[in-house]
Amino acid sequence: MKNAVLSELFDEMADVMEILGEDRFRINSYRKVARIIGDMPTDVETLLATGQLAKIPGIGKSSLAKIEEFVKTGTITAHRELLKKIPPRLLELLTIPGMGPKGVKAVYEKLNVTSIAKLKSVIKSGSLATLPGFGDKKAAAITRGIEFLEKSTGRIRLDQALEAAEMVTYLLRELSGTQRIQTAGSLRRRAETIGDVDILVAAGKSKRASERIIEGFTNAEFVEEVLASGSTKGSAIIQTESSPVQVDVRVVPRESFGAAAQYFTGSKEHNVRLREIAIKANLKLNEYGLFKAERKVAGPVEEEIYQKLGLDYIEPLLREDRGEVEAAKTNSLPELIRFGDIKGDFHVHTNASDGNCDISEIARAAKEIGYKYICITDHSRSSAIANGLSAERLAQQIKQIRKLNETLKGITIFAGTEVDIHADGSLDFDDKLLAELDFVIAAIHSGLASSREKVTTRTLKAMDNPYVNCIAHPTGRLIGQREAMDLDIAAVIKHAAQTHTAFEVNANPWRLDLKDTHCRMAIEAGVKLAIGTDAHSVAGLGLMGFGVATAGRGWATKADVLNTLSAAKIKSWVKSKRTK
Ligand code: DGT
Ligand code: CA
Ligand code: CA
Repeated sequence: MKNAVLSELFDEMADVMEILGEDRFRINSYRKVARIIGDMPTDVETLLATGQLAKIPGIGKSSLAKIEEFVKTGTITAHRELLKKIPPRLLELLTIPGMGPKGVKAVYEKLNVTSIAKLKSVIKSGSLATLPGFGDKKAAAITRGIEFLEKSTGRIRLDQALEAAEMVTYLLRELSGTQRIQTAGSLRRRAETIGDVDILVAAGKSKRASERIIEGFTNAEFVEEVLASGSTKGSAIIQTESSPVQVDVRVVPRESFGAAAQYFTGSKEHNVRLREIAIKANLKLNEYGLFKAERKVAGPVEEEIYQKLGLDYIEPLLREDRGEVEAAKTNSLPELIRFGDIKGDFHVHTNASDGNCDISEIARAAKEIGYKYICITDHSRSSAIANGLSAERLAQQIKQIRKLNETLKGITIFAGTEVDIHADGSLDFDDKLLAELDFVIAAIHSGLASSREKVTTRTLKAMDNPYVNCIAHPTGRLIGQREAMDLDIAAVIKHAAQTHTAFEVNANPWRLDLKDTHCRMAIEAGVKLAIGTDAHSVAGLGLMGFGVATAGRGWATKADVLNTLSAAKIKSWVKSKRTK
């Protein structure tokens, strides 16, 4: 439970040191510790107690002492001391997309900017644009970043919402009187960001039973602030490991549980459409049921609401009023991709670049999930901060993978790469080396703020390469942190179809890139999706579900997703581009 907080503390120390211009080597080692701890599936306390923590490469003596202090006291003295050296609101500048520690250092030292408000004023006065390394363009980008930040505050990522939902669900399950629990709202629909988490509980009819459940929730240890508390509804801010989250809990009688699930899953737009259909059929639909005059014709079971309205059952992922109601009327809803259809992961890092375990560890973990293959895609040399592989190191890795495959049973390791796309659209490795690989994903990692024309041409050109099978995180967005590239989506989708190139659906909840609506455009153009977790650890493999949900929200069926194919079929898919 403590790993996330601790990881953040180390990152924050690195940020402050970087702003203060301290030793590069120490900054990097703090970042590394932050990453290792953040990715660890096991609680740091446990690893410390068993002495395993000291053995992890990258965690030196002084870091270990800080971790021990944190486990004992909940704080780190060095962290507090560092914070004292900077103005209290300075770090909030780091939350602006496009502002890193270097930028913060510059505006702090040169313009005495100590908060977002002050940054706004130096942008307005024009003095930021005159600062070396900034200029009009960068100032405009930072303005957009601030606007983006102000717009996006209050909404959280899917993983944060899910964590909150799991905490509350676990608690509710233990309370007496709860018969069924169902997550609803945008979380059940797996929308890309979540305003608040909605949870429904079915309970007996007595008012007291319902009150007790609400009290059990609002009195929970993790509740920070109770926003509302009644006999059937409680609303509270709860503290999860990563952020505060608003959770609404509603208790409903069992006989209207299905109707409530339907109503509170939304979306509002979808519900409006259903209500119209009900009215036309002389029925009334609300959170208690579907009624003909006073008689309830559906209520306990959600599926029956759809059935009685003359519709096929619409999965929560599709309930956005994007044509699903029409499709449900005409029996033409897609049969959505499911996690069980996934046969492998196309985007995985190892400790050869910036991951934290080796190839055989991650392959074994993938096999345990039930995958048939996994594609190792470490960074290429241009991604120096990520310890990208040189051509020689990649050649070595390919050999290593071939050898591992000889002994490994039940899973195939594909040799791959996440090769950088240069500014001119050329790639970081030459074709001869790429030809040795089983699968190539190519990605842009720099210059994301360039013009629409530049980022689009760059992507198009990469797809022309016969060895590029997939474009990773095509738009480069980081949810709540960095805007997507200004990519001409229609153009790149068209070109992907022509060049036999897939698009990644990056399953990391920070990315979800391609996003749902773009997935749908790609599918309609006949482009295949490749869902990849971008895992940097064994735990990272577990993010696949977010990618599957995003593809599903884009109406993807099994046939639209590359990693539902067998290993042999993947090979022939790759070959068909190379021999075209
Ligand atoms: P969020 O929380 O902003 O991410 O989005 P939702 O969809 O979870 O919205 P929320 O929490 O305000 O309400 C949950 C669901 O309840 C919503 O998706 C549909 C339903 N709902 C809430 N208010 C209304 C309403 O005024 N009319 C209709 N038809 N449905 C509503
Ligand atoms: Ca909600
Ligand atoms: Ca709500």
